[in-house]
Amino acid sequence: MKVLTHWDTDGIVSASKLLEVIDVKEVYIPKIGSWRFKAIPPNAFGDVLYVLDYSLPYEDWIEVCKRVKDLIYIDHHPGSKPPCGKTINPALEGEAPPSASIVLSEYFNLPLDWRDAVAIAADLVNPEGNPIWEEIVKKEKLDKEKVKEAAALLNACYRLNDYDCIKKYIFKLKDMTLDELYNDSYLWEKRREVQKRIEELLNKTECEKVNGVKVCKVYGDPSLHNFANALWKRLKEGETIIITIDNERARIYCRGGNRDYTKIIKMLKEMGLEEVGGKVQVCSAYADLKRLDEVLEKILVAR
Ligand SMILES: [Mn+2]
Repeated sequence: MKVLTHWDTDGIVSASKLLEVIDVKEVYIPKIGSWRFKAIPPNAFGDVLYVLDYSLPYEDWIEVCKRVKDLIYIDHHPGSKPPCGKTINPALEGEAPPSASIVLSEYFNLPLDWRDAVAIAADLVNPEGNPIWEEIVKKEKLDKEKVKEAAALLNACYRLNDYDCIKKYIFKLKDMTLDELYNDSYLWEKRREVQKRIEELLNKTECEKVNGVKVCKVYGDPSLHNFANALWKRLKEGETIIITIDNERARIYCRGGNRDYTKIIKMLKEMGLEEVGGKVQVCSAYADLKRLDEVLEKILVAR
């Protein structure tokens, strides 16, 4: 059996937990930043495939289904249900679990542990007050600040486009404690590089308020798209949109202000944009630079 998992902390934790219950031949990571069939490494096909914390447009699921013996799709992103295999995704029934690791743990009857707390902290940005998170933290007597920092440490791998780092921790995590992860010098090296990059980007980010929404723009090379949610976390003031712009295209990342972003996601898909995705709490899409103003205006007036 093979596993395809999202490149972020929740994806790492979900795969780490799956390794405890099934015999995995190989773990694959999609091309970072892309939520399409073409982002999947071709070697991921040809066997039974588990897809974790990673959703695709329906037409791309069709292509996946043509190439696998069976598909087990475990996720918490709203989106489309694959036409083959087994789907375990409460978000398709209107629920909003805080992490894919929770969905996976429930399905396989695995106890929730510190790794799930880290996954939730990474996906929610601010996990304080989330009942599942609070329960794990209390039961496992975890230091909340360490949990949040551990989430950022694991996310440092993908921000630097480091696939080996992601895979390394998928296999290591089950034998580690939160303290061991928190004190991991390899990850801290990555994290410091990320922090430096975030500060550099913040220095050249420009924000303005439009219709009560904070809109921030930053220009750079394509690697800056991996920092959209890190910038959001630092710049947020209610509803905040981060736009990262390279030479060809812009990534639009919207979050905050208690909006239901599934409506905006639907609208962005209807506009024919690339890589449209997200959850109730967040939306993301790529647009050709020529269409950026049009897209922004639609998001700002859509209510
Ligand atoms: Mn997730």
